[in-house]
Amino acid sequence: MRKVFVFSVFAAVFGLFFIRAASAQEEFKPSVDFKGSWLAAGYLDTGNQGTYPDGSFQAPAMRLKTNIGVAPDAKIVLRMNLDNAAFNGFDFMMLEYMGILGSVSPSFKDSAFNPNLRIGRFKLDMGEETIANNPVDGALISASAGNMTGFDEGLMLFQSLPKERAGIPLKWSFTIANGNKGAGADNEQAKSMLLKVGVNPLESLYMSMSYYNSGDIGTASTDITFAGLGTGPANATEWDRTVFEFDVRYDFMPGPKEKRLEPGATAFSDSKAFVRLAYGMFTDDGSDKAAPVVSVTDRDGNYMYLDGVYNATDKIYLAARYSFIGFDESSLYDSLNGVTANKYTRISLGIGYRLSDNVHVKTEFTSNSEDVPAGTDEPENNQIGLLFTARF
Ligand SMILES: [Ca+2]
Ligand SMILES: [Ca+2]
Ligand SMILES: [Ca+2]
Repeated sequence: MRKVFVFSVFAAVFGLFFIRAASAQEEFKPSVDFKGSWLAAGYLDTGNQGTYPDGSFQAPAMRLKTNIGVAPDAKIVLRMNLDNAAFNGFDFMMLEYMGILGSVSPSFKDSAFNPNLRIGRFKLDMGEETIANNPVDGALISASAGNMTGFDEGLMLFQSLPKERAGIPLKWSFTIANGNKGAGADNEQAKSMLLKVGVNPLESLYMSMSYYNSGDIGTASTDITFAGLGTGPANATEWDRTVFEFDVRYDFMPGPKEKRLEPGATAFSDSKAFVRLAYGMFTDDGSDKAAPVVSVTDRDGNYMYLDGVYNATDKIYLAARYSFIGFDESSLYDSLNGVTANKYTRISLGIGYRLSDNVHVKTEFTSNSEDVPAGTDEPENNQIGLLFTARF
């Protein structure tokens, strides 16, 4: 009897939803645009062991994003990764529905719980750097040493609440996703969980906390990486990754365009200046469950960055960042940004010039220092670059 009741309620709710969706569709004309696409192209040169030892013209970063409006509050988002002029797959392939419960019943419309929905493949809402960890959105060409980032298939709910609702402006996001690398089927039943909460307690102050756990991913790699590292600890037949990050940002003379609760791309900030501090801790917890059982060394470590942007004029911006990532245990070495190291430290200094709102030219010098195993030489991999960037 109870089952019938529950089913009837579901049927009623979804029946209402589909009737509303159907009636909305009759009036709605689908739209297509490419907003949020971008390109970076220019010249990059590194030391002998870096990526561009001979100095080269490159088109290192390109995304073509297609937004297809399918209802007043819903769109399909497809984004192609075309870095280095190759097709590297879709990093976004999702349906985004704003205020989904408001479409079920108008009484949810302005309620404290009326989240937006993303379903499909999308970027994980982990930390703050991920908003602009590319040469176009970032005031700097390089990301931080830690560069915590990832895309996965899953479901994300998120909502921003004004001061009147939550006491202070507050936003949250909750994501449940497969966890394993790539867009294929999940390899283990366990799902990854990601929770982020951000607050804007003072006009110029923004803080957020993010917590991620991949769940067991067997012998697969994670879809979230730090310093490009997504493989499990050596010899692990099951493992999971946990990351906790705290972020704080302070803006000086904030401009009218950017919402302080939702700070955007750093190259496009309309504040006079801002500084950010991020600190994160990670644990890669592995074990060997297949005979012959060998011991597995877990990877514990931390990362941080301190960066800032100063808009000297409307046209010119200066940017700087200090960042590192490293393992707690001094005897532990693994691949950090492609170098076998215990700790990786990066300092970046850059200048950008806005040719127009959407077209910038930027130059940057980045120094990379690694703590490498005894007997090996630290690679010469400092980088200098000049890139034109365009967003549309
Ligand atoms: Ca995946
Ligand atoms: Ca899984
Ligand atoms: Ca180096």
